[in-house]
Parts: sequence; C-alpha cells; structure tokens
Amino acid sequence: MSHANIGVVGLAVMGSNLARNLASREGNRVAVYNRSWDKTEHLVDAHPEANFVAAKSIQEFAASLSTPRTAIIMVKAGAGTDAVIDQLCEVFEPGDIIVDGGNALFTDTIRREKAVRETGINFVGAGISGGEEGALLGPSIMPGGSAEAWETLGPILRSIAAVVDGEPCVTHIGTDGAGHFVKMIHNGIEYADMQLIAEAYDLIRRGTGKSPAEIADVFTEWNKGELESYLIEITAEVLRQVDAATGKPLVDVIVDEAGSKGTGVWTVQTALSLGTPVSGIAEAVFARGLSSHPEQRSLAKSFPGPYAFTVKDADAFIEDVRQALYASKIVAYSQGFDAIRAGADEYNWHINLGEVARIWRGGCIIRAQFLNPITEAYRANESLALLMAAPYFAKAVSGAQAAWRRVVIAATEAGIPAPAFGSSLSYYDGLRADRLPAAVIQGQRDFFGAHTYKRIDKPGTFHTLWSGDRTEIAAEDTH
Ligand code: NBP
Repeated sequence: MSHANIGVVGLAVMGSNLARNLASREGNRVAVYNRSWDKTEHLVDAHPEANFVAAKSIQEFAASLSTPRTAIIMVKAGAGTDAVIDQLCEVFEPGDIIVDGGNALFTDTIRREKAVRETGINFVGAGISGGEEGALLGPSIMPGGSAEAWETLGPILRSIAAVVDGEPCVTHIGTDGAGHFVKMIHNGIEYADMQLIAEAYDLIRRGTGKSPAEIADVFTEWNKGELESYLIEITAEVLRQVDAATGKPLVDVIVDEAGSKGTGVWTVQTALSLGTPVSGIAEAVFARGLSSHPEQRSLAKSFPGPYAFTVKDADAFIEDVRQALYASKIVAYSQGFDAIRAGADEYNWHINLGEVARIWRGGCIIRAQFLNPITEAYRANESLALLMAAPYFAKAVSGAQAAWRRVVIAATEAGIPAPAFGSSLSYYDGLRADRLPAAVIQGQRDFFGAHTYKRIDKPGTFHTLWSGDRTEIAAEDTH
C-alpha cells in the first residue's frame, strides 16, 4: 500500500471536507478512515481526484501512514473522541501525532494530552473554525500541544488554513488545551456578535418599520465600513431570503427559538470560574435560553408594555444603532480577550493575543476587518490589560457613547429587549466609574459574615463590630 503523510479519522461533514482540503495541497497524500465504511466509500467514490488511501480498519489506517504518523480526528466530541484516541493509541508508536480537530472541551483536551503523552505519542487539541466551507477551502486553526508536534504539524496546517495578507490563519497557540480554550472563546465571541446583530435588526425593524429586505440593504451598507464582517454579510443574505412556500421573508417563518451546541455555555462557565466578566457573551447565551422557552413566553404574553414605538428620524436612528453595535462589539471582543488572558494565567499558557486576533482574520465565523486593529493593538503593547483601552478602541467607544446611550434608552422606552447592547454599555460604565457600589457589598459582607474590608486611606484589613459597639478593629483581631 502506498503511504500517506496525513490521515483523517471521522468522515462526516467536517472530516470529509478537511480531508479534501488536505488532499488538494501539493505534497499531501491523505489516508481516510471512518467507523462505518459507507461514509469512507462515498467520499472516495465522489472524489477520485483526491486520490485518498481508504482504510477499512484502524490497523489498515495506521499501516498506510508514513512516520511519524499524523492523524486528525474529526468525530463527534466527547465519548467518540475518547474511543478513537484509544484505538489510535493501540496502533500508533511513540513520536506519532494524534490531533483532535473536533470541538472538545479544553479540560478534556488537557486530560487527554496528559494520558496520551505517557505513551510517548503526541496529542494535539486543535480548534478548527469555519464550518463546512472553511474545512474545505481554508479554516482558521487553533492548535495546542507540544512544540515537537507543532514542528511536524505546522507545515501541514499552514498549507490548509485560510490565508489573509499572505499569512496562513494558524499559529501554535500553546501547550495541551490552549488551542481548544481559544476556540471556545472564539465561539463565545461569535455568540455575542450574532446576538448584537440580531438586536440591531430588531431595533431597526420595530423602530422604523423597515422590511427585512430593506434592513438587508442597511447591513450591506454597514459591511462597507468598520463593521465589515462575515456575520454582517450573511445576516444581509438571511434577511433578503424569501420563503418559496409563503412568499414571506424567510426570517418571518423561522421559529424564533435559537439553538446552541454548548461552546457558548462553556465560555461563560469557564469565565465565571476565572472571575472574568464576559457579560456580553453571557447575555447572548441567556438570550438564546430565553428564546427557547416558549411555554414561559406564552405565559408572559399579556404582560403590559409601552405604547407603539416609532422613531422620528429613521436614518439618524439607524446610524445610532450602527454605532451602538460597533461599541458593543468592541466590548464583547475586549471581554473575550480578557478571558483568554485569564485562562493563560490559570493554565500556564503563553498565548500571544495579537497572533490570536491575526488568525481569526480569515477562515472563521467571526472573521472581520475589525481583527486587524486588534492585532495591531497587541503588537503595540503585548501586555495590554484591557483591549478596549487601546487608543484605537478607546476612541471608538468614546465616540459612540452618545449614540449607544440613545439606543439603550430607546430600547428600554420602547420595550424592545436589547440585553447585549444594555449590558455592554453597563460594562463600559462600570469600568469608567470613579467609585463602584462594590464598597456597599463589602460593607454587607463584613456585616453578615465578618468578611472584612480594606480602607481607601490606610493599608491593612478591617472589620466593624456590627453586633457590638460598631467600632472598627484591625482584621487580625477578629478571630
Ligand atoms: P459529527 O459531530 O456529526 O460526528 C459524526 C462523526 O463522528 C461520524 O464520522 C461518526 O462515525 C463519528 N463517530 C461518532 Br458520532 N461516534 C464515534 C465513535 N464512538 N467512534 C468512532 N467514530 C465515531 O461530525 P461533524 O459535524 O463533521 O463534526 C466533527 C467534529 O468537528 C465535531 O467535534 C464538531 O463539533 C467539530 N466541528 C464542527 C463544525 C461544524 O460546522 N459542523 C465546525 C467546527 C468544528 P459514523 O459515521 O460511523 O457514525
């Protein structure tokens, strides 16, 4: 049997497209294996040009690979991934490389990397974004794992990744679970981006009475400016689509209950445990949750709301919404990068945030012009503690704040839910506040639990004797 230099296990949508992408690059010969043979057979028959080496068993698959054997797993994340890793570990040898390209939870990747490393085999958890089309034409790839594995894997992944300005959208993110962690945050940001765009649509529709097709034109116009992005582009396509069966805008016949596969929830859970406020992302996840409870929504249908809402100057309102969207988007990205920084601190990864922004410029769902200034901000200051405080973004959010407030006020007055817009603005105001009511919370905590507090005017930790004479004592004296 002729040898392949790379293999793919799992030939559903993502795996088969990734295998075809690999096969289309010069110098690659691709081995393919799937648990059930029919998918393998279908792929090989449908794409003779790919010259795949098709394997019927995992043993045959391993035998078809040149060493170091390199295999990318593209199966359903979870038990399927563990099953395939176990099978590969039985037929691979020390020095070989197993790559999990599925959407694994990063803590699973940390666990798997540790276990596989003990066999001498390299394990790489690689986040792959871009869906079906990205897998085929060039995704954004976020690999973790060892530097040794990256040496072999780097050139292969570089050859199949999306390319922007001559640079492939892939970089070695960090060790063990770093790649899947960054992919998870990418998806969390994606949730926020989508929710913000959806809120913008809702405000414009209900505020100006424009039709979905007219709003599609607004988004197409926005796509020529600072909001240029894949998500704005496809939203315009969705809004322009007419349902063939009813003649209505498709968006009006789609059930308004948003689904999810879990990476948004993981992002929020992880950020909560890291103490990082990703409020924009969280609101986006919660908004999908609210939408998906029709039984509660039907009970609340009779709750009163304000009178009908119409804006006086539609063009001015649309421009306000555009600015509010841009400012809120900056918040979502700033929070997402903050979560990556916190994760890197917690798990000892050396993640180059500028590189992360660079590889998100193409191939992935959140690809956008907007990633360029983020890359530049981190190149100018690698240890930037708050992305939205970088001069470019500080100017943008400050410039948008009047419009941002008008939009949040209008949404509130009109009774239109805009949770991501509202919470992003609150985050901005929270950051810029001279004093936060956190001081009150510290007082409450000290009152009921003697949790102590610090003072603004002298060092040390203090406690007030709330149930005694209410004098203040140094905290050391409390126990
Ligand atoms: P699915 O997530 O639908 O998984 C189907 C594949 O998993 C089939 O090849 C199936 O084999 C295999 N599989 C299962 Br299920 N259990 C298995 C087991 N115990 N042992 C061996 N193989 C098993 O495929 P997908 O949508 O192509 O996604 C693949 C991965 O890529 C997932 O982790 C997904 O989260 C990730 N991802 C997907 C997208 C996207 O846009 N779809 C984007 C980015 C990442 P069978 O044919 O024998 O049943």
